Amino acid sequence: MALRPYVVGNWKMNGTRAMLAEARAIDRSAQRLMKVEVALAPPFTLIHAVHKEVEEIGVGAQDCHAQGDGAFTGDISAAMAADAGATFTILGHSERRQGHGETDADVLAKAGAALDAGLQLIICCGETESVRDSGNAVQAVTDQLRASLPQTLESASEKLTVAYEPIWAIGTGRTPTVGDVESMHRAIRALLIDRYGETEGGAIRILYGGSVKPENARELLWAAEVGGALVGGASLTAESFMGIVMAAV
Ligand code: G2H
Repeated sequence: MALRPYVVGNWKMNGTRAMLAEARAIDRSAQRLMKVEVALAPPFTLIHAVHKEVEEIGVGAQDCHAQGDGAFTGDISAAMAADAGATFTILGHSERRQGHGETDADVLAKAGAALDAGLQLIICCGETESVRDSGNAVQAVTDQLRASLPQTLESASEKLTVAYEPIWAIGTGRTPTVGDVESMHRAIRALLIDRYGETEGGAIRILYGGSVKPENARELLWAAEVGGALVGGASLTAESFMGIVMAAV
């Protein structure tokens, strides 16, 4: 059965308790748009508070550590995020891969820890501008994903979402053409079917991320093999985020 389109707001390193009003407003609007699955990934410090404020939307983390408890100063485990109210975590966002040196192997290890803690996964992939210009984007992204995804996963379509985010489109206002998005998503679909089988691999949602806003959401969300969006800057207010969510209906 086809899953609902999935629109996830990634608040990145934005938000104090003053932002809870936006989460509440997003939740209220989402209750009237049940055809779309809506979720927010606030910073760790707000997971519990957002979880307490909302009834309909999902709440998740933006990252987790690859280990369980231990001497890892400043880190947060998947179990801690789950205990705070997270039901999923984003992993392998390019801001983690580039800013924190995370490798595909790190993402894979974190995915194992997140699954052990009962979290669903949103695993990100995407190419740099120079890779896109060299014509090797599809190869680079599928290689990255092949090494970041669990080898086996029961009920993969429920536990895993993939987000394709071309790095050069993140926070820049630039977006790829619909044709480029579709050919990348088709290549990712083929990889998912190869790994998890026709039924599960065919049902996993592949989100597009990178400068999604209300003005461009409709053409991106309705492109072939696009199962939703991972939204950064435009998820910080209920007005712009729900403008994107409504484009998915
Ligand atoms: C891509 C996206 C969400 P933005 O990273 O993570 O951010 O919508 O600000 O480009």
